[in-house]
Amino acid sequence: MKLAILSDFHLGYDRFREDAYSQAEEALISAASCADALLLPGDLFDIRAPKPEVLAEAINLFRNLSRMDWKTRTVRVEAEGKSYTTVPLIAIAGTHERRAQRSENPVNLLALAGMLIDVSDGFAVLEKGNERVAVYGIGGVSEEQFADTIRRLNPRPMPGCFNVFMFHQSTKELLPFDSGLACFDDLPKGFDLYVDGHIHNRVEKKVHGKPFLIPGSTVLTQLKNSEQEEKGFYVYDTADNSYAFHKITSRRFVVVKVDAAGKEPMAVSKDIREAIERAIPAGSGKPIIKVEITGKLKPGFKNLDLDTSAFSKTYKDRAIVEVAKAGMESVETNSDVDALRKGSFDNVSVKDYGLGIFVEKLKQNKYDLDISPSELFEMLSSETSKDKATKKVLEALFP
Ligand SMILES: [Mn+2]
Repeated sequence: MKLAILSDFHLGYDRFREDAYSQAEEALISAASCADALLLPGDLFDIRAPKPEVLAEAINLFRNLSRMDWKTRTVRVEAEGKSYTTVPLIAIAGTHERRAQRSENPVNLLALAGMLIDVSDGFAVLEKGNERVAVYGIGGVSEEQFADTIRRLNPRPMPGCFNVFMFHQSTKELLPFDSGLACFDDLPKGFDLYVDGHIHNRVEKKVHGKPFLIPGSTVLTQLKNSEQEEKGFYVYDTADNSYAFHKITSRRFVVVKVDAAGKEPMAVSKDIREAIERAIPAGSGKPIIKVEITGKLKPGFKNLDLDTSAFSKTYKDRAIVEVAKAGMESVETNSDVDALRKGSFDNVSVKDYGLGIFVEKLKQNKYDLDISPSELFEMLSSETSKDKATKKVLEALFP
């Protein structure tokens, strides 16, 4: 049986809403044309309670898929909710969708509508001819609960089946500097394939001697350097235990670095413009360009003398530009703090100064949410989106 593994569509993701939809659509159509079953390890939606417009997008995507003439059928389901279809579209809720136990989440709503099967905290058995595949799923939980959840549910492989364990978490092996994560050894033994979501870049490893695959998200959300690779999905063939990555058309994301060491702000601005120009390809769609500035400015200049606030506007027709100054060495001194207190910074952007402090604080607190620090800063500094930003952060922190 050919199992397509697609993850983290983040439908409704505010910043790149159209990308989220069109890239999920391409991945789903392409996967359905070449695989016998689709495995979806969570974060199909960006938030727990999406707007009706976003639910409509998801229904549009899954209605056609669920009506296809699938040769593979789901013959048995034991999970939290009842199942209302036999189509081989098997999903779990991710951390972005997870609600308190026993209340509905948007993945579960698609299952109630009979468009897919939600195997969160349960399993499904798929059948094609005389081959059977069992998929055991654990929906996304907060990291410290994961090892306990495995112990409580005690997932076991099903005799006579090819067994898949599907979940939506980070592990120590993937994020070594993060404490409190479960490790590969905590994952249940005896499965033939381990499928994970949550991490937005592609990962291929081994767990208990078997393949462990993360396809990464189909849309860019975190603007991490590791997200520059092309987006897509895996197809795993149980006949010979081989797998391949299938690329989709996705918006290009480029990280460029500009070294400010020993330079005057004007010279750095010129370098930034040149770096952006080089990163914009001729004739293709608008890329997302993240400019990372490092180094210490020429003595006598401060980081906030380098005003980067205009770049995203200047290039808005040709690229989506984000400038990150967090990697610059700080040259601020006590006299600067005095100056700030007196408000004597003249025309220098206090906002940039604030952004620097904000990013630093987030770093110290191991900030790892899907909203980029500068985007969050923008949202918090605007009266109209302040409440929305606070809500988003609270939802991410207390799933
Ligand atoms: Mn995600």
